[in-house]
Amino acid sequence: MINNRKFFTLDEFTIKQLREFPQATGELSSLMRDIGLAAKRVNVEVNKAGLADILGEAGKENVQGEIVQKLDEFANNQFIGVLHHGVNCAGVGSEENDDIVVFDDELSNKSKYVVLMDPLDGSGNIDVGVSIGTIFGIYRRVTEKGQPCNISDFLQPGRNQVAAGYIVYGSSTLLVYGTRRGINGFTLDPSVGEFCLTHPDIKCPPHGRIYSVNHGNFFQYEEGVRAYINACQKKDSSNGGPYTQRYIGSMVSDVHRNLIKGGIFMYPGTINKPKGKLRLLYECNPFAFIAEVAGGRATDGKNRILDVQPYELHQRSPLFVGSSQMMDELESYMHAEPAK
Ligand code: AHM
Repeated sequence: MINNRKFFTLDEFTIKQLREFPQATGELSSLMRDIGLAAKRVNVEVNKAGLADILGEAGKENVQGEIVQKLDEFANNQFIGVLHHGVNCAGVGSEENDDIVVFDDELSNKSKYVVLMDPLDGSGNIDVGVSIGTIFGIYRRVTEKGQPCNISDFLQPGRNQVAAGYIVYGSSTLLVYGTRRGINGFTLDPSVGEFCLTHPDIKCPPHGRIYSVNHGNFFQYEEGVRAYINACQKKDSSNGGPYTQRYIGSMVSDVHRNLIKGGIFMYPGTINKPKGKLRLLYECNPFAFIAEVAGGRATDGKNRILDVQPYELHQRSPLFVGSSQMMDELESYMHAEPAK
């Protein structure tokens, strides 16, 4: 029989990678397959969001005072359920749970990984059919295997991530994940229900023409950020300006587009919220990891995101992430001496 398939499935890809590393135990590959399974289940619900009783608010707020959507809850339960059942994960830290979820049973306690995740990012866009996503970062636990994991396993700097990724539930459903060896993107083929390798070895172009920021907050940003945004709008043949402004309001989609096409995504601190809105552990760190492996950069305006030592599960951080030369441009404005 002739096999005309052009694409590796996610399973085939992870098995192939595993064979290249005879010392690997296969736990990370299994964990990725679990995440792929949960993503498919969430995708089914996202696609029928207008048909089933899954739209709208769940009638409560999360630990950060934000309104929980029914789909937020569904996605959280799916990812936690699949990760627990898969026994490759000792526990989860999620945007939707006040505290870490410890899978305290004999098999899970033997797992070496913990997962930090935002199960449904951009949930303000659910009700209007705009792309939303899932973000995750995977860490090797620092506590001893055989015991339940604890908060110290989760409060690790982002540079300790073993792997990170995201899923875009958009015009197609895409799972992008990477280890230090490279970033790969898989598109869900709905006819067979498999993620297929469509974006091998993703590299972020060093320069692009897209900047993404919430312009509504412009006057609340610090001077250097405002100066850079002004510069993005000016004609400048040396860097291809003026740039194009694109801001969906789902960071998964915004950062994914800029990663592929080249660009910069910014969620700066504001006067009222100096740490901005995004969460360090499960929004900023995974994207910072992916951007760096792909050749880009990510900072909080002062420090490399991956070097920030976390002190709490839900802490927020400003985020600037994207093409390396655009990050250099941004920094030349942010670190300039204030005009006298
Ligand atoms: P969420 O976790 O409530 O979905 O919020 C995170 C989202 C990001 O995806 C997006 O970049 C940002 O919020 C948009 O916020 P704003 O509307 O303030 O620009």
